Amino acid sequence: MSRPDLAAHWMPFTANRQYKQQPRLLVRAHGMHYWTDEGRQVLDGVAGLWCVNAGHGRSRITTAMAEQAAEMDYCPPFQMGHPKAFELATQLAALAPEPLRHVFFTNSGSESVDTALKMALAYHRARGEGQRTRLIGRERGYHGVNFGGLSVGGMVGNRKQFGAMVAGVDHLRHTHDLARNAFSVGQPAHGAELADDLERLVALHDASTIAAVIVEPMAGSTGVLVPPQGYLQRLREICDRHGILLIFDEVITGFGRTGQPFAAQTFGVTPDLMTLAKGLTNGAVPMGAVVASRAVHDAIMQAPPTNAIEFFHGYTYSAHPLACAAGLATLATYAEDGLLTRASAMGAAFAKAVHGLRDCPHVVDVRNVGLVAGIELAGREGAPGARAFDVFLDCFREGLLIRTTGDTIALSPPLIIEDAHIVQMADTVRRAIQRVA
Ligand code: PXG
Ligand code: PLP
Repeated sequence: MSRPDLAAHWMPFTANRQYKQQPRLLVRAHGMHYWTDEGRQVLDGVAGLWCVNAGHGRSRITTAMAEQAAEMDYCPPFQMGHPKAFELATQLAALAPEPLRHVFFTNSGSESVDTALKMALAYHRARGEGQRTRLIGRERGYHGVNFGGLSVGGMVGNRKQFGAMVAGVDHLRHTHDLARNAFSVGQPAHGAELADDLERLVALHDASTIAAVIVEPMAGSTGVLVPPQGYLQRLREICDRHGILLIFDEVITGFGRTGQPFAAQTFGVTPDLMTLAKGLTNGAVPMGAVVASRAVHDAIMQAPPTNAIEFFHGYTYSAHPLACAAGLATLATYAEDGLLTRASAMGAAFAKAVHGLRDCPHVVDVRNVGLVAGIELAGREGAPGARAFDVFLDCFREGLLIRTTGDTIALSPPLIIEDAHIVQMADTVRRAIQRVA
């Protein structure tokens, strides 16, 4: 297959110059696999980019999209609606834990995060507490790349090029603790007290200035940090004590990744707002959503006169018909195949396989929950991330797609994974780590 000219496409989150020297092109996908332009089969160890939870090329989803495109390509989302938007919102609300019952559609995780932050500000203002404007994120958090999410995010590489960002933001400490928690299976035992960092920020800023705290219930992009036992419960309690909204960014953890439909259910803590994307359409077409509690929704609804717009926010492509059709077909696929709880059924075999890598050279930690794992390597002196990137390249040559962040390898396969794929993934990663010096 002849290769396209690579110069014009400025690739996102990519080492463009390195990539264009040695391009990796994918041209086809089905089930657990991709195929390269050279015809090589590659096992998908990351569900695309944490999004293809039901596996690739699900015909129910692709057919629904094609039919919708032919029937009605586009519907303006402001002051107009179409049936599938309401149907999808109803089904999502039913899947989410009580009292999360109202769904606002976006087109990505980044847009979901900025939407949720704006809802938090609007909620307090509607209740006469408009001075609550401060937003609290967490070190090592990833909340997308728009200015709101970037500001509450805590990954220095994503922040340092972009100036001062949104004002009035502060950060909790992260929960990663190799000294106490290395090689924990599931939730680590130590670190619930790190949630008390919120009390420190309350003491510094006063609760009356704080609108919301946003965290990933399990931090994905920074390298799979599973919440310490009791940590999220404690964060919830402190938020409640001070009237602060709690936002869970479930862009990665949503739709079965941790063993329940949402991490809120896996970890037994319910937020006031939940951000979603990725698995919402099985990655087939961009879509995100924010699911809001009744209290947040009702406060914003009740404030203005009934003929006025309540929330001055929305996107041209909010609730796009194609995305809604894909979302409905995706939820039907998840239900039919029992995928939203399959990570708990497969979790034990997966945990055994990934923790079996602890004796490989350079491995300093293995972390897991449901069907997600992080394998942290010691970085090379003066070259952070280089060792893991070499493992990534080696795995790809050997027919396995993984994801690396810093020196951590992340595995998050489609939830349709079978035992043989788990074995292949672990064996390929093991050989790659052994080969890479
Ligand atoms: N929140 C979280 C928790 C995410 O993981 C976003 C927001 C942003 O979503 P969009 O759709 O705007 O990309 C994400 C996205 C990685 C990686 O290296 C992870 C994401 C994106 C890019 C890379 O693991 N997650
Ligand atoms: N920029 C301009 C000039 C626009 O008119 C719009 C939307 O109408 C936007 C940006 C925002 O685009 P979107 O609604 O797709 O986020």
